Order: sequence, then C-alpha cells, then structure tokens
Amino acid sequence: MKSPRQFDRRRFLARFAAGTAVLALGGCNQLSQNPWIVGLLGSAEKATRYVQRLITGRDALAREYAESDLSSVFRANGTTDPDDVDYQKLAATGFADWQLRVDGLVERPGAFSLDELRRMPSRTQITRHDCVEGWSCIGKWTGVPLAALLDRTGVRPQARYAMFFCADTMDISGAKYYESIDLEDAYHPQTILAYAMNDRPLPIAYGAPLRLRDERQLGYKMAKYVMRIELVDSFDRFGGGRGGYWEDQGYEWWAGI
Ligand SMILES: Nc1nc2c(c(=O)[nH]1)N[C@H]1C(S)=C(S)[C@@H](COP(=O)(O)O)O[C@H]1N2
Ligand SMILES: [Mo]
Repeated sequence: MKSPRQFDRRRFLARFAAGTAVLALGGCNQLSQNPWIVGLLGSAEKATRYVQRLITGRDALAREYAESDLSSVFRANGTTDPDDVDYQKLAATGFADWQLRVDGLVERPGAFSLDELRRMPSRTQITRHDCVEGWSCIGKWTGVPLAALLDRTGVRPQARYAMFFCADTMDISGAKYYESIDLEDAYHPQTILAYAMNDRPLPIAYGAPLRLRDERQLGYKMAKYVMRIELVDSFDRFGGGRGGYWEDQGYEWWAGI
C-alpha cells in the first residue's frame, strides 16, 4: 500500500504534468526557464522526458499506420553507402559473414548472424520517421525486438544504457557513428533491430544489414549499419561523452517526439 503522502505527491505530479504538457511538448525552452523545475529535475531535457513519460506511460506505443499510408519514396539520410573497407567487404557477399556482437554488461556476450536474428521472434510495424531537419516519412519495418535479443544475452543489473556502434565513419570529424538509448527504451515493444524494410531486405541506403528503430524518438537515434551493441552503466567514456555522434555535436541525448 502507498502512504497517503506518496499518493498526494503522485497526484500532484500528474496534475503538474497535465498542466505543462503543452509547454513541454511545444517548447522545452520555456520549461527550462523555470528554475524550480530545473532544480527539481536537473535539466530541461530530463524534464521533457519525465513529463512525456508521465503523460504517456512507459509502454505507450508510437502510432502505427496502414499500408496505404506508406511513403512512395522514403528519404535516405546521413550515411547512405558507408565507404569503410570492412563494411564494403561484408556488403560484397550480402552480409553472409556479418555478425552482430553483443557485449558489455550482459550475462552471455555473443555474436549473431543475420540468419540467427531472423529466426528470433520478429515484429513488423508501420511508423513515421521524423528527422530533426524537419521531414517525415512512413515506412514498414521488420526486425527482432531488442528485448528478445537482450533476453538471450541476459542483462546485468548495473546496465543502464544500450550503445550501438556503427560501421560508417562520418566526414565532419572522422569519428564513427554511434548512439545510445536507456533500458526503458531498449525494452519498449516497438524498439526493434530491423533487417527488412517494406517487406524486402533492408537496403544499404537505409542501414543494411541491421538498423535500430526506436519509434518514440527522432531519426538520429536510429543507428544504421549496427555492428555491435554494448550494455553500459554510463556513456561518459565513449566519443565526446554525450551518448551519440550527433549528441557530441550538440544535439540532445533525449530526442522524444
Ligand atoms: N550509422 C548511421 N546511422 C544513422 C545516420 C547516419 O548517418 N549513420 N543518420 C541518422 C539520421 S539523422 C536519420 S534521420 C536516420 C535516417 O534514416 P534513413 O536513411 O532510413 O532515412 O538515420 C540515422 N541513423
Ligand atoms: Mo535525422
């Protein structure tokens, strides 16, 4: 049983969340100017995430669409053909020798071929992809739920984030693309590692052989060309320490939509 005090606090927070929903979703700048909220929650970014999750619940699903909504042309963005030699070699044989490594804070580190991933439980979803640059496309994705993969490897209690390391080197900095999500998102039912798009094997332009779909966040979170997943307790020691390639260039780590 919850004490009345806890209950009141929850009610208060829920009301607070409802009252600030427009602010939070419309412009977190305004929210960030309230020193009380910033003090309470640490940062405006955290506040946005917190308020969004209070409103929508941690398992809320992103909207799914019908076949008739599919974009006739889905825009490819960022890297569309990694020129990294190792990647090109794997691509030359249709990724027959490619393996996804999963390590870090897991019970059973391992490597999985594309066939092995295809034999695991799968999920198909038609969703809208929103890029921070201001365009959206609707596509159909099929892949293994990240939760199913993590059930196979086991996750140690210290793990807090899943990091995704990609094959492609970015022009601006010479660094490889990488991303991270927290475990709440990792276990979300729509978080999948997609190997198919619109009922065909995932094309190279869209991240072959495997790309992340995290449907409640912006496009840059959805790492393409994923080679390795590492479970970590902190992302401080990777890249610029902000949890992702674009985050290191100044984007927010939390990119909820
Ligand atoms: N490895 C890798 N992943 C990436 C990118 C990239 O350049 N490299 N670009 C990101 C951005 S900004 C977007 S909008 C989407 C684009 O996915 P799409 O090519 O399927 O549209 O991939 C994201 N994931
Ligand atoms: Mo993007």
